[in-house]
Amino acid sequence: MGWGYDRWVKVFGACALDCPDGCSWEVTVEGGVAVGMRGAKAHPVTRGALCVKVNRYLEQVNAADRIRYPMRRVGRKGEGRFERIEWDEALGEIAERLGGIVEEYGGEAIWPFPGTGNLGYIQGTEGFPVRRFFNVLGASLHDPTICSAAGSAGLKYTLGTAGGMDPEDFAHSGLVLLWGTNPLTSGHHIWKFIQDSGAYTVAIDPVRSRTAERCDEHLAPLPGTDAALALGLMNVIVTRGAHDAGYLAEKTVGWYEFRSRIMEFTPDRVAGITGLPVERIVELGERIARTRPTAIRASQGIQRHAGGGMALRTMACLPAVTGDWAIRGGGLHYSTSGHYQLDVPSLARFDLLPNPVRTLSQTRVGAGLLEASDPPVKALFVIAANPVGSNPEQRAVIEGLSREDLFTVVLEHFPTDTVDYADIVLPSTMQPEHTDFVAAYGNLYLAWNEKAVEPPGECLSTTETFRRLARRMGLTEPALYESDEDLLRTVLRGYDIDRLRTEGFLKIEPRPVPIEKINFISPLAERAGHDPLPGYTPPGDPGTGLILISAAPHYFLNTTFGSNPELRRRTGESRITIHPDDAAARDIAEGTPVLVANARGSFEAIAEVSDRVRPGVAATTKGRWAKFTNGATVNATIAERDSDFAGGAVFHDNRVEITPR
Ligand SMILES: Nc1nc2c(c(=O)[nH]1)N[C@H]1C(S)=C(S)[C@@H](COP(=O)(O)OP(=O)(O)OC[C@H]3O[C@@H](n4cnc5c(=O)[nH]c(N)nc54)[C@H](O)[C@@H]3O)O[C@H]1N2
Ligand SMILES: Nc1nc2c(c(=O)[nH]1)N[C@H]1C(S)=C(S)[C@@H](COP(=O)(O)OP(=O)(O)OC[C@H]3O[C@@H](n4cnc5c(=O)[nH]c(N)nc54)[C@H](O)[C@@H]3O)O[C@H]1N2
Ligand code: SF4
Ligand SMILES: [Mo]
Repeated sequence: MGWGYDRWVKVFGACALDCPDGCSWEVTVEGGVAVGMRGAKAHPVTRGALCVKVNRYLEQVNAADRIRYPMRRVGRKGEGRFERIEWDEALGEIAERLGGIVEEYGGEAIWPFPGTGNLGYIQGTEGFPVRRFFNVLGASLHDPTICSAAGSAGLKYTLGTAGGMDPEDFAHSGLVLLWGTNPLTSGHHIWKFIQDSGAYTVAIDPVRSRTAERCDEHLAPLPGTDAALALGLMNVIVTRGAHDAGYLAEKTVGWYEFRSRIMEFTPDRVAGITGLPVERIVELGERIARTRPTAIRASQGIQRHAGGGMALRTMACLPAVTGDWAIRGGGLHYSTSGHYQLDVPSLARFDLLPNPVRTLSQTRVGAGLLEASDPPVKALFVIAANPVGSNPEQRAVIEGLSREDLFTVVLEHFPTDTVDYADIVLPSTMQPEHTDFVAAYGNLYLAWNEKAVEPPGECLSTTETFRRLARRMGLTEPALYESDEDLLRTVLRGYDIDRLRTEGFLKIEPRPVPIEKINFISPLAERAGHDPLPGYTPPGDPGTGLILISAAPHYFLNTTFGSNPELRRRTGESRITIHPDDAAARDIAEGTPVLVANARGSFEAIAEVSDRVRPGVAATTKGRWAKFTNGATVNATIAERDSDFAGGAVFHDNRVEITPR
């Protein structure tokens, strides 16, 4: 808890948005109203600063379009017409529909669909205690594949964990590679540590991003070719004898075999694959060879490709070849999630499932809703997600959600594109209105979020919503009625919860990386049907045209904030950046209205002609609401295809034709 003075108090909170930084904040409460919010000064990563989006969080909390009451659809699906109803009526209708569906089709006909809108462990989707409710009903499992699954799987093959370097150690690096990551937009707090190091910085990105602009050097390879580049850089290092023979002998498995793989990727061959000049590859290889330690920041963007899992698996081998994994300030940082030892199984309680059930993939909403049979999906619970805006194959998602026989419940803060397809909408609390904690995936801090104010209208927390629904359905399992306080103590067992609560944040002890040895040869990968050795898997879109990258927007967080007037104004209209050569070949000039299309769908944009993108590549951003952009966003063009590992998504592995409108 914070400290009180007169009529105002400060209360610790934490940002639960899907951002690596997991910021800690203080809410100033006066007379029961949140009047201020600022980044926690004492938090070593937040350092008193939030970001351009969350600086407006209280404006969001009080926004005119915030959903404050339960609602029932009155128009057709997609129309977005609702009437206000009482909680009692809403719960009654949901209980009745669910009961009927379970009886007729079995529990598996229910798809609980938690998204990434809230990463809290109690109210959000990391720990997802409301899975207990769905387990009792025998509902289908939900595989969270949309964001980071492929890269995490790839890193686990090499390192035994996806949790890599402590990002604070970037302050001790000699060379920093910002590889397929745009932290100045997507999680800016690591930047200060990089600046503190004084290291030479190299951005590797097909687009000259905000981050690339600020680096000492920028390499723009073709998308999806990073594993080849990594192998080429290792080739340069090994042929110059700069590999760390001691580390390789002591800490790795399969060096002899992997060395042969590296030798196949000569700089010349890699130049052909990546579209980079051979001298630039050799130069960077030599720079890595002579700079100890070298740190790689790679994040999720780079693995949204057919070979995205393999990319991370292979890139993590580079600091093993140089021995940098053993030096403070060396290695690779992707996500620190693997370092936390939270008792999620006790929260989710899969032991409550009456029998084994099928798993539905988060990225395959179209297939799940339109093709799954035995049983078909008859009820969908969307919780902190916006699949119409966020998922691939937007047209199929909309077609699936339009099914008249599908009962859809959406728990939300705002009237998103997905809300428009709900049968029942339930109003949810926002971060200052419930108690929870986050475990940052871009640093090693747990951050506490104490309830600071009462929610507006009739908003309820996720857990309270499901406690009431369980009661309404007459479910007797005691685990469904545990209090948030009990849930918190369960998942945080082993951590000093009282200290976390009074100090606002707590740094955890990381696990060793690698967990045991670096597995160049991975029996685990082989058993899963993959190449036993790290290698290169090429991009997979069989289409033609430019490769379209739709990365993180600066002023939205995924589709969150997508209706905030000021952030929408700053984001501007839908734009697509095209290289001057590609623009000329298509009769497109700066400002030309264009149609961006492929076999899956199309969306409208305004052309921006710039060498910020390399030839062959186009760039736009994710996060727009379809209802504000003529009914379709970039996600209308993206395939519901799995990447190589763990069913990851392929958002940036997307070929499109661009023509003037
Ligand atoms: N402001 C803001 N912050 C965010 C988000 C947001 O929407 N807005 N989203 C949050 C979420 S959910 C996530 S997962 C993270 C994502 O954040 P990042 O991991 O940074 O991912 P992206 O923005 O998708 O892509 C990062 C960079 O990778 C480049 N890139 C794409 N494909 C390739 C490739 O094949 N090779 C290389 N070398 N580069 C490539 C893109 O051009 C882009 O500049 O950010 C989080 N933070
Ligand atoms: N084209 C393209 N599309 C992408 C990506 C890309 O790179 N390119 N990236 C993908 C990635 S990395 C991700 S993670 C996904 C994200 O996709 P989603 O998981 O759909 O995330 P959001 O779009 O942020 O939508 C989250 C919703 O949750 C709501 N919400 C937030 N907190 C709470 C809460 O506490 N309770 C309730 N009930 N609701 C809450 C917000 O209001 C918001 O509408 O998008 C993916 N989509
Ligand atoms: S979105 Fe990221 S940078 Fe912004 S406040 Fe939340 S955690 Fe911090
Ligand atoms: Mo994400």
